[in-house]
Amino acid sequence: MIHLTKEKIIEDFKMRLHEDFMIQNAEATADERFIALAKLIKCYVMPDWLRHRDEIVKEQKKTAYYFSIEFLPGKMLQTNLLNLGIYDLVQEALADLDVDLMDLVAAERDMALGNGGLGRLASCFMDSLPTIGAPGFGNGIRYKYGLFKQKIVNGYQVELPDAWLPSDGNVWETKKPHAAVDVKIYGNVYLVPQENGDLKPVYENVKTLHAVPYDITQIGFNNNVVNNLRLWDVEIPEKYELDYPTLADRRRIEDITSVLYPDDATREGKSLRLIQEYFMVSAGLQTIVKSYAKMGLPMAQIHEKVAVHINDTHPAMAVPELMRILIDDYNLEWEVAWATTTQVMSYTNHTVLSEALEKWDADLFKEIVPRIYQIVGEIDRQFVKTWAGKVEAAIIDRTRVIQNGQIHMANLSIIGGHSVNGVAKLHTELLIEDVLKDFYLLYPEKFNNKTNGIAQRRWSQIANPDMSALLDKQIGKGWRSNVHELSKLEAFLDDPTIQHDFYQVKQANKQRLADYVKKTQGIDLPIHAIFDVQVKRLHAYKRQLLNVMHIIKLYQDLKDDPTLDITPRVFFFGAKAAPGYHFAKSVIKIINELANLINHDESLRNQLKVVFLENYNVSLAELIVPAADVSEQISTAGKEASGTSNMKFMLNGAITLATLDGANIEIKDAVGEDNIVIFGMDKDAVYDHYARHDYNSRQIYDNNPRLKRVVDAFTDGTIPNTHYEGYEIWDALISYNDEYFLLEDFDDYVAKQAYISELYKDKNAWQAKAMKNIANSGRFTSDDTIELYAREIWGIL
Ligand code: 8GP
Repeated sequence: MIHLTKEKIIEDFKMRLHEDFMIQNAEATADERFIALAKLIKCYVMPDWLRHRDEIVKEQKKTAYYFSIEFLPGKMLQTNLLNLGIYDLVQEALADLDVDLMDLVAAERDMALGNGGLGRLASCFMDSLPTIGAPGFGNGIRYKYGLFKQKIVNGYQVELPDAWLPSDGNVWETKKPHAAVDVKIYGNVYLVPQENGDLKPVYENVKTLHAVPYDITQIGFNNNVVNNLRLWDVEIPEKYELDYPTLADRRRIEDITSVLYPDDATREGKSLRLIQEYFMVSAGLQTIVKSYAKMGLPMAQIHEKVAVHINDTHPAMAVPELMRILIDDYNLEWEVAWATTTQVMSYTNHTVLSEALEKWDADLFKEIVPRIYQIVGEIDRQFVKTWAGKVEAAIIDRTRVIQNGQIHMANLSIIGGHSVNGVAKLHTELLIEDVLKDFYLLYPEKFNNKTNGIAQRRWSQIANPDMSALLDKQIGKGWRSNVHELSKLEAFLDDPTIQHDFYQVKQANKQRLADYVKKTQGIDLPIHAIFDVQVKRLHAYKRQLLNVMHIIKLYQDLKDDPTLDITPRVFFFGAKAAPGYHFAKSVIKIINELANLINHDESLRNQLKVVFLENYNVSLAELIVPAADVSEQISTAGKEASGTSNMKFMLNGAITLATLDGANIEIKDAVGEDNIVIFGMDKDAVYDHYARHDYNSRQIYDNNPRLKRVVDAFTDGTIPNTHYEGYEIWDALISYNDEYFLLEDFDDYVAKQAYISELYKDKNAWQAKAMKNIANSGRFTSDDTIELYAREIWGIL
């Protein structure tokens, strides 16, 4: 990057304010200053970005493209400054102008392009790819409203459009109209024989969408490497205006890039999702193939220069779309196109829940992407032909792409690619042994594990500056660029002075969070209490409800004996429920009403507080994670693919309270059994119940009076204003046999929570464990994870 001094930054910053806003610094608002600084950063990185792109083109470097329906970058200002190595310099320059960098940070809005772990992982990878110097670009959708903005009204989740995108665009992006491409949907396709006997598709009555890319630079850490995240927006091409004569027609098109995961309860909603997926995939692939074609190399060898990653099943149409381009536009034979396509494509599975593995009705598919439907049909025929007679027919029936009038997107991704990976050791084992075992029989060589990781710079240096400063003092600054150096902290685990220093940092972070809660909800929180946190998507398998049941138990204990002293606790929840997920929304209502009940009950003497943090997102996570004492990772064993908040909490010195699920197991291996608190059934115990069909929640309920009293609290009026929600939950637990085994795990969970309460009383012992976690968190850096993808899956390093 160009050499910068404080003086130059000051001069450039003032100039930007003049040029863009016709304003002097003293009069500028935080928004204006933020925009001016962000534009300046874009200017500073441009030479690196252009050089890196030219280098890739000139040296014909193999490049990976990470296709994902979600990205969850959060704010970018601090990360960009940090990665450019100018954080302190800019902070000082602004200070000279009487400007606090943090005011500019506050002015930035989170890019609302994602939902949960899947999207956040994609963004961690976007940070790590340039950091390891790998040519790896993102490809996604520029949603105008993203998921939704969560408001809590009378305890209920209300979903509002998240208008995160300013009308004049996102300051980090650059619109590239010259790189727009057309995407065709609907209509009819006929295969017409050509003179040479080949069949060529002829389209009729199609609708043409104009896909316009917006590029966002992704800056590597201190290495002058800049990659790109390309987000596609839809426009109506002037040439085809007549196809969209009414305002309603135009709105339907604009909807394609309006929201993430449109409600799929209706056929219209389903169509919209399918169009989104094809839109992103087709626009991305057309561009990629075009730039490969410019190299002048044979199309049949595109896999030598291009890797396309299918992040979860949403981009699975990449397989037939690449086939379409190669066959229809570049005249490759089916076999040749198939051989290269399967080497280009790779797929990550992020969930074992069968309802989350996408399936599309063939009718809908055929209506919206008729040519892709034909190609998928051929992929299916070829697959059946290849395996017929070689394996049992039943296996073919279970693995083919088209089954009972539905297109199975996971099957398409597996058959159409060369690699399938899970995201934690246990998860990959479960894919192999259970969820995808038929595929493992057919293609054992495709399966591999890539345990998730996190962009640790954001989750330590940015989110937790006080801890970072303390680490600098104790172990030197090397950990900032090589996070494995955190292990140097091992030498100080038993040093009471240092333990105390870490304790103080944690308390200060807890105070910051407490201040936020006071400001936003008016609740006073005692920071000497244990801050016990569960933040993640709201889902039955993640068992927020088990956490709630423990809180009810504590509440009942304190009501029974008003003189009882427990170690004070504040329970934090942050979670969005999918708009159509009734049960999850009921849990949110229960949490809020329980919070209301507890927080206003003076007889509890401030020993118990419950906080539901509205609109959980990346920025809020940066406030919450450094303040946590306890990290709740309590999913039913075998259900959480990996989890990544568990890694963020660990890095920030929280003690994990966990089932042996997902990456919790690898955290346990890293810190040792004494430095994590494990409870409940393991995956084998859960699977034994499945095999024996012997789980009986009613029996547990009937035989455990303590537990029965907790469960009955959902319906006996203990929690006000939750009549229907309470019955719904009671039914799920008792009438419907407690699908996620909360009742079976309850006693052990309560016992381990009691153990945590005892442990917290010994501050030194607690801090030693917390520091042990920090010291061993280096292994969960996404820099390492992505390096394995780059080497072992994509072959780009
Ligand atoms: C999540 C998994 O639930 C989590 O365990 C894992 O750490 C993360 O992916 C990254 O691998 N999955 C999702 O976020 C997910 O399936 N989202 C659905 C809406 C598509």
